[in-house]
Amino acid sequence: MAVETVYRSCPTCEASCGLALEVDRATRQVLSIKGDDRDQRSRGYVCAKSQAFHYVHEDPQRLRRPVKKVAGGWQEVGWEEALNDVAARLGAIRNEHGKDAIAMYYGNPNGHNFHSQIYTQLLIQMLDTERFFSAGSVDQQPKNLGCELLYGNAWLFPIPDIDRSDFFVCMGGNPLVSQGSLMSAPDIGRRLAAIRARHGQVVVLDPRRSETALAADRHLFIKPGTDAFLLLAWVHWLFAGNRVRLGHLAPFTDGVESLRTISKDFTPEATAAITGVPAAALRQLAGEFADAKTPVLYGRTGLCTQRFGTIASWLIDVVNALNGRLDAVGGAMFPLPATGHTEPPAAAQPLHRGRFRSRARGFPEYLGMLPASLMAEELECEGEDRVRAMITLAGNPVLTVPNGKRIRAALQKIEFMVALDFYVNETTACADYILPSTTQLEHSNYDFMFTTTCVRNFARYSPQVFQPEPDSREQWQIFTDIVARMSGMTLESLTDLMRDGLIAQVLASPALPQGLDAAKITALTGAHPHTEQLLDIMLRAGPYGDRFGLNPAGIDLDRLKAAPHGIDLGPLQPQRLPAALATPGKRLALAPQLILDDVRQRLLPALQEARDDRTLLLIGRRHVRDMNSWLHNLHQYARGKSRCTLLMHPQDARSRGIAEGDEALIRSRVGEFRVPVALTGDIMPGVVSLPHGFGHRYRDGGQTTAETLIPGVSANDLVDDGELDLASGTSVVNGVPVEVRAVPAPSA
Ligand SMILES: Nc1nc2c(c(=O)[nH]1)N[C@H]1C(S)=C(S)[C@@H](COP(=O)(O)OP(=O)(O)OC[C@H]3O[C@@H](n4cnc5c(=O)[nH]c(N)nc54)[C@H](O)[C@@H]3O)O[C@H]1N2
Ligand SMILES: Nc1nc2c(c(=O)[nH]1)N[C@H]1C(S)=C(S)[C@@H](COP(=O)(O)OP(=O)(O)OC[C@H]3O[C@@H](n4cnc5c(=O)[nH]c(N)nc54)[C@H](O)[C@@H]3O)O[C@H]1N2
Ligand code: SF4
Ligand SMILES: [Mo]
Repeated sequence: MAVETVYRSCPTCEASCGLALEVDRATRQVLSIKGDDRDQRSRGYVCAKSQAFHYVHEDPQRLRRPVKKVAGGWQEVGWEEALNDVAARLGAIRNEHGKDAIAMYYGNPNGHNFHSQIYTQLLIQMLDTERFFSAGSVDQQPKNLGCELLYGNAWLFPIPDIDRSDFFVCMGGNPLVSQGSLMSAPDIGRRLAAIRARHGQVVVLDPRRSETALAADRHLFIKPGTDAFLLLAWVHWLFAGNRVRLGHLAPFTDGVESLRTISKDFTPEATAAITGVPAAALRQLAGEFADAKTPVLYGRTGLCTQRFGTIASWLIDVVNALNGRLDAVGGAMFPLPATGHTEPPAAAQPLHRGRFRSRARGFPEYLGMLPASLMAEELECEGEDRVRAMITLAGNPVLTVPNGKRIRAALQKIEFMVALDFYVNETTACADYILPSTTQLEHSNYDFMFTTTCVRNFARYSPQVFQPEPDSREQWQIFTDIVARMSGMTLESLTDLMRDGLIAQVLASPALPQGLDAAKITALTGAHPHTEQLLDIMLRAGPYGDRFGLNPAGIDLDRLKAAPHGIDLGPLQPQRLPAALATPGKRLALAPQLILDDVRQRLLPALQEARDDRTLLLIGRRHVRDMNSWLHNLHQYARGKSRCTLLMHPQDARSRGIAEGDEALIRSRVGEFRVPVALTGDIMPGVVSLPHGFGHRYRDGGQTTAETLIPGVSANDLVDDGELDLASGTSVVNGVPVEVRAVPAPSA
């Protein structure tokens, strides 16, 4: 046995911790996965899910070959047959019924696969469908919209500089469990403890006293979906007390007076009854924040996936900006990824919104996509321009998107479906073909996305650990092969197209040597295959790159590969604005009209709305051993006490005759089922919590461990697909009105 150590980053969550894998390549065995002590960011830290990609690799139920649905089950078929048939069926539908007859859903794990993420552009462009959905609209889309309006780039996120902050306020995130999101920070527990050790404070506002809240100095209960009120009251307080300090943002910032005007009616008193946060508590928080040296405000999915998601997410940046904490050390700053993909383009681009609308209710697209919550109603549309085919890429909307059971029913009716996934799950079970990719152990990776969300700049290359099994394919190859067949091109010509497109973009940069042209860049980077050539081009042209010789000390892919523990690119940098802005005239328009309209049209009237205090509001929660819907077939994570319980305050339970451990009936506008109840004083009275990603109850047979050990119920069978954050089209999965009742005793 020849044991080798391979260093790479963990591909399972945003934190992207450094790992050291002991492997025997000859027998394709992983002997151990431990933290990489020499990774500057994670310093040996790993969580329970660090083993997940290995367990997935070994799971006997993971698909290794394409399967085709036949009477009575699934039949393995060869790649050529599968790809030919899929491309022919999709091609025929498109030729006969137009491009929008093919719908697509793009799931979260694509963001953890560099190659797939880069090449998706090709698939999107070729399909050019208006029926394009993604997990992003059950996640960060309000943040995208806010960033696009404020900074001109939907993917330029301000990230809390928690390592240098002395006052960290967390709203709608539970980083101790999620490991940080839009704040990729391995070992967040250590980082939060360090804030307190340097006499700083951690404050959490959450309807549940979450794991993060339990580790904080202060926790304030806030009613689900009301953060926008609280944050506008915070803005109100800043103006009322003359505490607005823009700092270096002042010379290029507009809209401050509009913020004063729009926040006028939102006094701490007027909003307290709505939010449940007393006016005095808000004043104290706002005052301490303004007085702290390096405070930062952070908001995540609990703020995005709610009724006023865009307003609340935008206000996070506004409060930071008005306190002089945006683009400042210890505040919220913009990462500078080595691949240069958040550099501003030469000219500002128009907003990527409203260029087409959904069929059923005329809802505007955002970033070329329709809201995932509208998937079922779009799939159900009848008539000549109806959806006839569906492609899913690594996603499980039947469990992860509101009213998933309606999506499942709709998928079962369409003419043709192909799933690019390696499990038969609640969604892919509806497909005619499932095309499984290699696993993360079988291909290289680069944390492309998470170098834009990290709390410290870094670059790390993850080498392939094992050669792919014979006759297996990578995700990007599978869909590029389909594109090739549908467009009559070859895989090679498509990869050339991708490369040439990137080179044309790169050549527009002023920071490259004179006389450099496409042929030279192609030749200089040609030793790297396909996607890795693209990575090399991006790195070399990027802000730390060798600029193809102009900056000989800079990085390229070979240098990155020679640094097995990754390259530390230092702390986030302040004062990147206005240069990093991609807005007209490089101005920071803090009060965009689109959001002001939403405040006037929806938030202001809601200030007067009568409140029904008997209705319970459902929120979600995450557990450290879960990853949305998809690690439940791993018995290592599935065993133990069920974590799919409804958390309820004892007071709410008692008044309904429900006791600890009882099954209760829970009902919303769109669904109803029984669920075991767990009582806790750590949830706000009037609020109940259920995790998402469970409900492995369809007996599809592809994940029998999940079905047996940890079936649970699907929270998304209760979440209303009719409710949206209107500006961004994001699902409202937090703050869902529900009724909970004791199960009636059987009559004698
Ligand atoms: N109620 C409620 N709903 C939510 C949320 C919530 O908080 N509450 N959270 C939302 C959020 S933030 C997200 S991101 C979405 C996630 O929603 P989805 O992306 O739809 O769901 P996942 O469970 O991540 O699905 C992952 C799928 O990808 C497949 N997969 C994983 N890795 C690979 C790979 O390498 N290759 C291939 N071929 N397949 C792979 C898995 O088999 C699985 O089928 O859920 C959202 N839904
Ligand atoms: N273990 C684990 N880790 C994960 C995932 C997972 O499924 N499991 N998923 C990954 C993904 S895809 C993502 S996007 C991230 C998400 O990362 P986070 O956003 O940190 O994760 P959540 O646990 O959903 O945190 C949301 C918090 O918001 C609170 N909340 C709900 N409604 C409201 C509200 O109206 N106002 C306020 N202020 N708070 C509210 C909830 O109680 C919860 O504590 O996690 C990632 N990491
Ligand atoms: S925190 Fe995330 S990246 Fe780090 S080991 Fe756990 S799953 Fe992997
Ligand atoms: Mo997510």
